[in-house]
Amino acid sequence: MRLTVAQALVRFLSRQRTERDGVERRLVQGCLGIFGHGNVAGIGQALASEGAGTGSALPYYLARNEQAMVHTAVGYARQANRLSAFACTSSIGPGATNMVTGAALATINRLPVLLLPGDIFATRVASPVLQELEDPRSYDASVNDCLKPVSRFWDRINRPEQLPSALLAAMRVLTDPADTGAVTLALPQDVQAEAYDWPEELFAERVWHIGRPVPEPAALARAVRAIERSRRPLIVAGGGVRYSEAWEGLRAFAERYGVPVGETQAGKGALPHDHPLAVGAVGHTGTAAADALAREADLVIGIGTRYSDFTTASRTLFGAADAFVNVNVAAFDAYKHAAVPVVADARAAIEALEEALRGRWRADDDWTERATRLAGDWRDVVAGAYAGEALTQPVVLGIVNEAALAAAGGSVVVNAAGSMPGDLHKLWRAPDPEAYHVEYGYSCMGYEIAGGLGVKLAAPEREVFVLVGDGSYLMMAQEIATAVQEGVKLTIVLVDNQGFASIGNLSESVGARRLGTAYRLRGGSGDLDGDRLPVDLAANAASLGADVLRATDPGSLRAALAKAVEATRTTVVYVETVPGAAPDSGAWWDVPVAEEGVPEIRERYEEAKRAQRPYL
Ligand SMILES: Cc1ncc(C[n+]2csc(CCOP(=O)(O)OP(=O)(O)O)c2C)c(N)n1
Ligand SMILES: [Mg+2]
Repeated sequence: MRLTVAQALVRFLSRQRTERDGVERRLVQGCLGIFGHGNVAGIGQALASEGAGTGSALPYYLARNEQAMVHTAVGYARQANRLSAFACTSSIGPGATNMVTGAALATINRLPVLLLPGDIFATRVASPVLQELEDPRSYDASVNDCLKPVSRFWDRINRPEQLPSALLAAMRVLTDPADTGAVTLALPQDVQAEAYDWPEELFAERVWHIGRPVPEPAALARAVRAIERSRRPLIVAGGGVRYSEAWEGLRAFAERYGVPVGETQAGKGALPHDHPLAVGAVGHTGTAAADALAREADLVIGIGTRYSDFTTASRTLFGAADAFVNVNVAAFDAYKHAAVPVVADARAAIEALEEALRGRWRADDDWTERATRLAGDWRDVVAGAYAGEALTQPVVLGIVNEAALAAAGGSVVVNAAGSMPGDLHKLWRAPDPEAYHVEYGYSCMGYEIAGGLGVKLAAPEREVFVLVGDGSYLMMAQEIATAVQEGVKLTIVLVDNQGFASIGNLSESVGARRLGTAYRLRGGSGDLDGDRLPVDLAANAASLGADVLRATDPGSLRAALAKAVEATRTTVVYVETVPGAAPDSGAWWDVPVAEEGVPEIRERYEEAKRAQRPYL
């Protein structure tokens, strides 16, 4: 069949499907993009000729920024529990390098996205072309090489014959639960347009089976022995619980054996927030309940977690643990902290462990009861933090949380960077396991609105509440225009505290005097300490096509949210907050302090550092 490389690529992508637990879906739901001379004649022409409208071979979505479109793709893939993904097409040069941050975010969070950057002519006859990086040491270099270290699979299609095997490898990585992330196929602009006689079978419908690898019996037996020795176990539920949809099994296991469940950012919602054994967030942004238990647990059962420094409080939290048992589909994570590794799908492994332990073991009753009591105490703390008349951030989150719990078709809260992720982790009552979406692997400012758009594309029945700080908003708000274009309705709560509350507090704590963390005019002293910036973010949101409501107190915030939920158009609720911290557990985070200039802070830092354990 004679087609161009780009036409063959588009046709191939439109025919790939995934299957898990007997349910089939389209693997590549659509293609986000921005055209330039590096992709318009190839991929652009192919999408136009194959049909790019909704419901066609590969629906095309025009985005506003290439980094943002990767965030949208990632938001989609995460909400779809990695069972389906998006492709992203860019031109060469800046369009391609704009995707590097999105690619890093995808790979760090282990979320599949297919990147199709244009590349310089393979023939090189017209070099240097517009936007080409010339490397005097090698004609083989292009800016797309920047995508190599942040991709799980990377290839450049210099000849049509290379396409079929590259496509098969790309689909394998997109659907591999252990080894997924950004997949990059760099497409030289001349090769995209080149015709070739393809074998018909390249375009056959293919189903990619997403497996549930079962634990090896001997590994399972070792894990059972480690668990049987424990009296005070704690489960740390991570994103793997979510992607494997292991919630039912997790609940059954926790209840049968009396094991409390703490949650990472990616795992939040693993148990219903009001379950007696749901002790909530664990780690630096953890609840007093989960972190007290984490400090005393003799065994940590990590399920689908990569143990980031936030989860382990920079390796100071699990101070009494004699052992770790790690269930993870990725061996890399399963082996962390010298654990007893169980390399398997979370659901399959939890079910196997549940069965193997029957009648043989249960956590100490005192421990289970204590966990239940601490979880109840924390629920009271949350109720207290949510109450109040001043619009502190916890009060704002409480009011948004009320609206989310009441949303008829369900809800998702979306956030990524600033001071809100920590507050959300500790406080948010997630109504179901797919209702919490905080990107905290890369914690990338600017993910919120773009990612929220992807979430809504994956879960149109749910009310999507995007929480975005003023700093993040100023970095990347333009996808509001894309949401308006697509008729995709988001409720965006824009929380303005005139700068970086998070980094401002951190700055003060490390002796950096909050330098450069407040949005202020340059003042008479020469510092950024003058008047408030004359910037109107609500007007900005309106200019991008959103409906905008301003809230000034709890009553008007409730009313604005009710209106936003009723609305069919993307609505921005603008709210200014006053300072007011959320309660915390005191768990540490390792951020180095200057060894000269701030002796008292440095001394406290060195003291805290002494609690750090390698967990070996
Ligand atoms: C792309 C990017 N640049 C820098 C940072 C470092 N950083 C983390 S939070 C933050 C400030 C965020 O400000 P805002 O969105 O207003 O949230 P706030 O801290 O005020 O809650 C910065 C600069 C980051 N996470 N991402
Ligand atoms: Mg801010």
